[in-house]
Amino acid sequence: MTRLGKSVLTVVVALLAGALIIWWVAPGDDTVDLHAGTTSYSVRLSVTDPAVGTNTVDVEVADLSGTLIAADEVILEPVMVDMGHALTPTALTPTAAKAGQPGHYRAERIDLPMTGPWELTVTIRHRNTTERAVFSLVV
Ligand SMILES: [Cu+2]
Repeated sequence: MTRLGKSVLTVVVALLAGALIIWWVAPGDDTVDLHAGTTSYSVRLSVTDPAVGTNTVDVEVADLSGTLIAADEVILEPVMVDMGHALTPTALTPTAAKAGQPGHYRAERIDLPMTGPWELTVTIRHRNTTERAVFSLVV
């Protein structure tokens, strides 16, 4: 290999190592975005960086044509099926920043006390009907 070839190779290796370190150190934005359907609704659930402890969960509820709906009540209930942990159901609040638009709900303090597979059941009460969508989230 020529001297020029060696120095080019050195620069390339250094750049790759730098890129790897940046990728490794940069804060993760692992937003988990899940979809599920019920008889009448299309439900989207998202959690930014799911972790053991307190999590913020966002839920969007639309009808089957995609129009966001203002439900009477949206409740989230986390269960760790394998271990029989069922946590207290939490009512989500309509998101203030999107108050002009219906269909967006948030719970800022959903506690997931263990790593592993969680089942998040979203109950939607609207016009005297109750429907449930179930999401799987691994923490
Ligand atoms: Cu557990």
